[in-house]
Amino acid sequence: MEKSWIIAAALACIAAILFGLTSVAQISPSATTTVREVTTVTVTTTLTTTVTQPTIITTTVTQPTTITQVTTLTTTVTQPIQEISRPRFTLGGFSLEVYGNANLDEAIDERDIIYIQRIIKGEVNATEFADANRDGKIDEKDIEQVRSIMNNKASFIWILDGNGEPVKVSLPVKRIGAEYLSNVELMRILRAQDRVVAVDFAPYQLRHFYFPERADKIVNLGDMNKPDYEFVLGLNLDTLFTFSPNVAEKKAKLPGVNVVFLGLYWPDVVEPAKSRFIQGVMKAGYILGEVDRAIDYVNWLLSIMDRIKTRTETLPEQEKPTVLMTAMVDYLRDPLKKTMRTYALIDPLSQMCILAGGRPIASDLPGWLGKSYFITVDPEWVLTKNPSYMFVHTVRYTYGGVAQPPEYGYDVNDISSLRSTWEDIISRPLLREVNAVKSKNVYIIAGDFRNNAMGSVLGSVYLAKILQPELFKDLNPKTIHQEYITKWLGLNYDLNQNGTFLYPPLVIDSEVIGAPQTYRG
Ligand SMILES: [Ca+2]
Ligand SMILES: [Ca+2]
Repeated sequence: MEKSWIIAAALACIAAILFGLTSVAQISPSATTTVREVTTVTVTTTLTTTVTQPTIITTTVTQPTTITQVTTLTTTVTQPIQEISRPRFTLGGFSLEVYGNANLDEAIDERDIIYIQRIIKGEVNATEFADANRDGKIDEKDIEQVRSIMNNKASFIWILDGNGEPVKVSLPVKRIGAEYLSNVELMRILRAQDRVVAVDFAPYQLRHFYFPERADKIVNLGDMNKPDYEFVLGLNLDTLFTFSPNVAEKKAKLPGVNVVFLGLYWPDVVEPAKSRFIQGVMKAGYILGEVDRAIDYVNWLLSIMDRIKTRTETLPEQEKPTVLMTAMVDYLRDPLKKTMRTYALIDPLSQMCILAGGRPIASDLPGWLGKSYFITVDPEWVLTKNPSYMFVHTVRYTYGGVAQPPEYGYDVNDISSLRSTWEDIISRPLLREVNAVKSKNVYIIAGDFRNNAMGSVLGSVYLAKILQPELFKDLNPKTIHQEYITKWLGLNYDLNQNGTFLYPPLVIDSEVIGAPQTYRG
């Protein structure tokens, strides 16, 4: 369209200026025209349009002329910058915390270059992330840095880490240490698994699952909370993706290593725009040079969340069953202890329950909106609230470096450990009269549901199927879990034959969900 139209329009303007002004206002309905009589004037006609997909074409026609006894005429036609072809995600209020994201949207692209140019010209105010090289001023060097980031040629990138602290990451990243399941899985999702040199205790136990290509070459970092720094330094890592937010000691003791806390620990499936987890996935995409893959992955997660949310958010309260979200600690672990754990809104376990169409009984506790992730209660309180469902979060390999029962997960096909733990839980005397226990609506859920690199979306899917089976007849948690393994982790692993994640498993039309197909209740 546009290029020839613009030139024609521009020529029409100039012609109009030279031959009389009557037709100028007709060049475009959106044009603004000012006509004023003066003796000597400068005539400037500027037409700017931007046509993208895939490249930006900018056409500017400028024609200064001095004419006696005519007119000042200013005609400006500006069309909005059109959509740039890269696939993006829509998440109102989300602003990527990577320096170079001058216009504060979800990604770094051509729009940021245009935005920085406008800042330099004084047309718009500077933003924090416009200072792409973080040297305190905004100039051409920031445009160069944005271009380098876009071309995967940058020698460094500045991000805000999961704690909101600015961190300079030297690039490229080639020798990675990764802590805990979510970081390790994210390396596979972003196709960086071949760059992983070492992992800490929990993923090391699962190294044959995570690194079938070269499990024996993966080094054990040990307990992530008490690393042997001399040993870690000897691995010549360039980057350590930490799971714990306490990074000061690691930064001090690992000079020359990018110590990066992505914040994967903090998803938000109720308000995804606030998700530190999604920020972390995107930041890792920029650090690893796999931005498009990160965007595709975030889109996949958001589409699942949307699919669930559109059905549950309009449910009347009375159609949402009451739920105790708890964990395999205290009274459930040891009957001599008379306390139990439930979770505040800030915890992904509470959020997945809400998203899935459940009503956490913790929601009227004083600590519900507090900063502490869990709230300690007693079994009598649970009986008083009398929830219809109970979900018991359990972690087999903790980030503290402990292996504990029940045994479940990608490398466990035998359901007996989960079964005996479940039988133990439902026979606890102080819970015997709770509705969830009486009706056997007690489920042990794999730690993966909360802690893997789906940012609690996997848990939301399984819970939705359990809590709202009528609403989610067409949703198969196993299909989504399998897609995660096959498409995103890139692993050859079949949930029909392997893996235990839920007890009791669901059996729907003879399909077993949460355990191998060989399961017989
Ligand atoms: Ca941007
Ligand atoms: Ca700068």
